[in-house]
Amino acid sequence: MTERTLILIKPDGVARGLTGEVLRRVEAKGYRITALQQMQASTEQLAAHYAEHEGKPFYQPLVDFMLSGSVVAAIAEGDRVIEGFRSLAGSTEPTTAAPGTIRGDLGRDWGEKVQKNLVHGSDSPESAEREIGIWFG
Ligand code: IDP
Ligand code: MG
Repeated sequence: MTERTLILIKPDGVARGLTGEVLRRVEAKGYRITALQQMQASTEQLAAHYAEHEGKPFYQPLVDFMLSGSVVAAIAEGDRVIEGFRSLAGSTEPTTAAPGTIRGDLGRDWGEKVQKNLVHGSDSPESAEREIGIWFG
């Protein structure tokens, strides 16, 4: 079976009108988008999605940010898509993310407790299947 990943366009990306630009980059790279929905995240979905970060200083700001507007959830497929999308997204901090990446080209620091960095991408096959269940279950 082809590998799958869960992509979220976070509320900053949706609010800034960058949904198309992010999806364009995913498709231009050659991955297939096999599911797509815009939605308001629930606190339950976010608690499950970000369970690994519970207790960290940015956890509640992160949850509040993710509740602040619509997100777009997508499933992308292709060989090594998990690694490939993380490479397209760039590193966590948009200020220092490499130019050429989504976060590096389109993101910046806004001086807040949470990094608003436009996108989420699963980091392992186990995370991908778990996260796809949360957003498309
Ligand atoms: P990732 O999205 O690059 O995989 P994670 O470490 O999984 O990064 O963190 C999840 C999200 O939490 C990040 O995308 C970012 O929005 C936020 N975040 C992570 N680390 C920090 C931090 O040190 N300060 C503020 N926000 C952070
Ligand atoms: Mg992560």
